[in-house]
Amino acid sequence: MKLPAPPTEKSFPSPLHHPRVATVIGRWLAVAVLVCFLTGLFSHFQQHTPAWLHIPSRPASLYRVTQGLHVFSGTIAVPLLLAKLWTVYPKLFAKPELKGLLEKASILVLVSAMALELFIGYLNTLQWYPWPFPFKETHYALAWIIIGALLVHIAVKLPLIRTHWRRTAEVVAESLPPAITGMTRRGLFRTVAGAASLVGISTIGQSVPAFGPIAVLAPRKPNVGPQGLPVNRTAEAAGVPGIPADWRFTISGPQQLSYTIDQLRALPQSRSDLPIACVEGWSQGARWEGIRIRDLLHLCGAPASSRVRVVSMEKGGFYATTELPPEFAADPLTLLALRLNGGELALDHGFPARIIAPNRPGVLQTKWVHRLEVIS
Ligand SMILES: Nc1nc2c(c(=O)[nH]1)N[C@H]1C(S)=C(S)[C@@H](COP(=O)(O)O)O[C@H]1N2
Ligand SMILES: [Mo]
Repeated sequence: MKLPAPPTEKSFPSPLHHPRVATVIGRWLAVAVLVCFLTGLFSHFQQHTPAWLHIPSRPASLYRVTQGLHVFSGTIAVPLLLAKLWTVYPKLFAKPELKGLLEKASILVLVSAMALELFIGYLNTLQWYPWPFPFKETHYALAWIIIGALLVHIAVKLPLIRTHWRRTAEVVAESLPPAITGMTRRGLFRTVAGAASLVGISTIGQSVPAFGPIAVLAPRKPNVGPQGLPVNRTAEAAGVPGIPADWRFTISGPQQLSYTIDQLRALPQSRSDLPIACVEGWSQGARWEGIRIRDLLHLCGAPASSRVRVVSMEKGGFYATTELPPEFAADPLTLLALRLNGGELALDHGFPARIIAPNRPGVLQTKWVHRLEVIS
């Protein structure tokens, strides 16, 4: 008995595997990747600000928008990547040529880096970190590998992309639906766009309240939690049991000041309407009341635009101490908040005092604050 010949690239004549299809879906994927990359860079620099960079504290909701876009574009990139891989998979059966070996290697790097990046990013939105390597550093390094490999890929394919950028008469002529699936190219585009939109619409509710009710795929509902706000890390998880009877808040600058809770409450209070925008993808606006950081700086004799170290009662952990750059310390919206949505802060939201600042990642909105240090 004669075995059938192994498939070659020619065994996949369907017009759905045509370079025109790869070009169209590739364009969508490229937009998603670019948005994801740029918003990711912004998030990275917020958390690791190089000395030459001054991130402004306004617009107040900027980070909420960029991080919402980051998780949104990353999420819809998953169906787009799958569709792109499906259109081009017959290439796997092409005769191996030495000439294209380097290009093949770069595609292998691109595809595996993207698959890993989207996978760990998605698990991160679920607050699940089941790997031994540090998430943030790995996610960041992979992003640069992807962008590098993507530029090589686009450069190599440029002639092909150019030819198929527009729908030519020749392409239309050979685009009869294949007998097996009966799906037209337009049908495929609609299916892929529909799948990406569906995934997008059912997750975007974690940062856009209007879509909250249909956010079936969103890991977090932005209005579910004590005081109408989710809790990312509970006091119990952070090892903060509450406060001792002799609790004091201190600020050290040119002068050292120390306050009991009641004394903090007696200081002039200001109100800020600001969101918590978690790097993990959810965000929610809230009303905060407390003392402006710039007022506290003034009280201890420091200039309003000082760099301030924020110290939490939480022991250890990545976010037990954070820094407020001068732009953020000076902003009148930045508070040592004592109240949330009309009530005293819940312990899980940082009782008795927490930082809330405009245009900042949630991870830097430090809870259970008991000390501020003026650094410069
Ligand atoms: N001390 C301390 N502050 C913290 C955290 C933490 O783990 N420890 N988590 C941060 C993160 S990741 C987020 S998103 C916000 C969430 O604030 P919430 O729990 O009040 O909604 O708190 C931030 N403040
Ligand atoms: Mo967060």
